[in-house]
Amino acid sequence: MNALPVFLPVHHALHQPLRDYSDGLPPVPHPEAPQRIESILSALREADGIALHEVEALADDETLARLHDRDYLAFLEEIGTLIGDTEEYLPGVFRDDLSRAPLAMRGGMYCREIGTPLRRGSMRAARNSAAAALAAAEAVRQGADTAIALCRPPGHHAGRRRYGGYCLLNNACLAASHLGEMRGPVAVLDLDYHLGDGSLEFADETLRYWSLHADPWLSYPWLDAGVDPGGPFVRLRSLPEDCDGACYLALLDEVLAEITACGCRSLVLSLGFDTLAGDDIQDQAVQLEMDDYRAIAIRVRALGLPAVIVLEGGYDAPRLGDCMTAFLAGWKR
Ligand code: OKP
Ligand code: ZN
Repeated sequence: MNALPVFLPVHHALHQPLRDYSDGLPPVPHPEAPQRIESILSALREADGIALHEVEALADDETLARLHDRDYLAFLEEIGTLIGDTEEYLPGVFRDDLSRAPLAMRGGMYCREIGTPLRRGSMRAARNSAAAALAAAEAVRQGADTAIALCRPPGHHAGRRRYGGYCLLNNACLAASHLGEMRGPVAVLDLDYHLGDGSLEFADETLRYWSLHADPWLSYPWLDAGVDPGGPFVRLRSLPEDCDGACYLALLDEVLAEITACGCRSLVLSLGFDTLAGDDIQDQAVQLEMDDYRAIAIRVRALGLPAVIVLEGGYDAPRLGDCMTAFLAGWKR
């Protein structure tokens, strides 16, 4: 069998948020840390049949503007110039339109929460993470049946002009749009613990979005009461509290049946390991065990679609390597 290409954004550690304020209580050390990638890498270095590609590239504005607004990209780039080497930036006020305010205030129109502090190098890391997702999509365009991007920072909460939830640029949807150019409709399947409210914004007839997630009114991203996050190109399912492997796989099978029926030509899998039992990020418990990732991979692989796998969340850093090993045991079987 051919080696499975894995793309690593080598500059990911330029984004290193210091503290997470997202629960409103005294901040905690930020869980979206470089060690997450280190853990997965050390597992992959011991695995057979993996071809690791180090990605140095930074996705440029031209490419990113396929999804994101130019003023948003310019803000993320320029805010870095105000941030000292040891500092991090959070917006101070939150408004719909701060376009006439000075640079330091403008973050509050692109972000409505305080979980995603920006560092001086955050945009470079985000461009590099996006470039890894695009390189994986390109590998599949060139004929690989699967490619993996170890994206960090993650992307599924990033919208057209919105960052937050540890995400700046929507890696998975960028990969989907690159794949879709050549292959036709793409199914984006999001198995991160959280609803990808950024990815939702990009759903259309060419990019269909499915997600299995913790109830988004009882956990991050804390949707407005009463909003319907759906739409014609979106299919969502919330997990019940304490959902275990059997519970999860039953819902996954429903989702996979819909994907099979959609006529999509390729798949982007937004893969998060924050469904692992005991991951501290969880607001409502989900109880997957390591071996469940093997079962999940077997089922998703059975779709038979060319696939780009993009890393999203998963915060039990020391165990992420084993999660990926379990997933690949199912995928490569
Ligand atoms: C990003 B991704 C829980 C704090 C949650 C925000 C979570 C962002 C998750 N105590 N803060 O989807 O994994
Ligand atoms: Zn998540």
